[in-house]
Amino acid sequence: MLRAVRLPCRAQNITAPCRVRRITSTPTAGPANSFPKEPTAHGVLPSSQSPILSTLKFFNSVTGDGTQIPTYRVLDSVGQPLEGATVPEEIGEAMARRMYESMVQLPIIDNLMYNVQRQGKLAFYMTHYGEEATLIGSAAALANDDEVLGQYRELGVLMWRGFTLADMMNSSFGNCEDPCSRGKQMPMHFGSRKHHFHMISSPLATQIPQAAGVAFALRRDPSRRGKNCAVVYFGEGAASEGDFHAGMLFASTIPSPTLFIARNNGFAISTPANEQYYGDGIAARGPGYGMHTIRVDGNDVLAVYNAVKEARRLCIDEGRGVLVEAMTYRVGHHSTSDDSFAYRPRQEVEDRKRLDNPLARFRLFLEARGWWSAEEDDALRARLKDEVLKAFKKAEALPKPELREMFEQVYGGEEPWTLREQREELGRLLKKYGDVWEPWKTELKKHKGAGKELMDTKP
Ligand SMILES: Cc1ncc(C[n+]2csc(CCOP(=O)(O)OP(=O)(O)O)c2C)c(N)n1
Ligand SMILES: [Mg+2]
Repeated sequence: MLRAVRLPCRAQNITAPCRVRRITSTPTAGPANSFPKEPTAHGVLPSSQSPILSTLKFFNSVTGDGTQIPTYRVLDSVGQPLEGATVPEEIGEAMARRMYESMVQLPIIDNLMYNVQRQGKLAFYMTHYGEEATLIGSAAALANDDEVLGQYRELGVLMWRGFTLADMMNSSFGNCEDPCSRGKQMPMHFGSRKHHFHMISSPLATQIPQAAGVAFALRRDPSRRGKNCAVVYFGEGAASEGDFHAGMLFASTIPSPTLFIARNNGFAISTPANEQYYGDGIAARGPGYGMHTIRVDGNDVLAVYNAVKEARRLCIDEGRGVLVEAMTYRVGHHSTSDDSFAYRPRQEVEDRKRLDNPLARFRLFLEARGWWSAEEDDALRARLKDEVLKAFKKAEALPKPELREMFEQVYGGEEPWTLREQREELGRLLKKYGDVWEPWKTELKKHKGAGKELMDTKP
């Protein structure tokens, strides 16, 4: 009989899904590849190539032998290539250094932004600690004009494409230079047409069916068909939404070249992954939709690079969805609105930081090739800290956009009458109270033009 044995999460390797199946075969249950081979002389079913058997047998595994789906890895925990693993040839010294520098930059940004948010200078922030290899390895394997639809923890992908520190800071402050939404979005809701990075929308999983639609549009566009794919990032928690299944079905049946990248970081805020699925993680769902699928060590930047590069090739060549599940661990709190020590032990996090640390592994790889040194590491960190702090101070000092911008570029085309009415009403209220009511006086001073452009408009 097949029995799924649930182990307490902490007893397991967290980078693997928190459930282990132990299979004992009986005549009626077992792995899919142990179906008895009977002569196929029993006829055929309509709409199916399924062989017909007389043996009553259930199955509950996609690997064929009942074990969990394996995880692809290139570097061991001390940065040395595993025997038989392929180190991508195109990752020479320059490219490897660039990837490492991009990985190091993320926690430096995270440290500053997290702390200034705690000081009340920013509304909100989400860190990327632990997921540096998943983000940079995948970004490096894509073409910079593949359309990316992220969840909210993919800043590294956008910055890899040239979104600058200034862009990132201005967007976080929603100031008058915010290139994403001119202050209309929450922090972390980046988007950049120039970088083919669609605006983040935080209702979970909405980006997944949208990505399948974007990929369909790519397929219909002669200038991009066979050249680009849509890439969608999502957490394993978001994969519990119905929209995940809608997107997967669309991409496999229509079909559309959609590259699904699941960041399985072990948590959806306080809900651990083992409470989110009873099957073998997210990867097990790919074959259900007839998709090429791989599970990869998300803390190994070279494995992520190889897996995403090949996934992208398959996706574009075959014009249909491909699924990558990157196994990693969310080292930081979910966001600045969360304290994860309320639901996981500090020690677990400390252990995870050390074990298979994505930055340490890649640095050791570089050092072993003579491509990096301790001195260069110190210099890089000092330079990045300085650059991040300077960009932060500059963005902090800039005023917020003119108030009128709140109503602009919300919809394409003609302005709806509702927005016009609201803008006119705000103008009337500002005229009446803007100079006398203290909270408004203070707030108006933060905006370019202090709201005058709204007060002066004639209804
Ligand atoms: C539809 C919806 N439900 C709930 C939330 C609240 N929420 C925000 S993030 C999150 C957890 C998502 O976890 P996961 O997809 O694993 O991504 P991670 O934060 O781990 O990167 C939840 C429940 C939301 N934003 N949208
Ligand atoms: Mg998660």
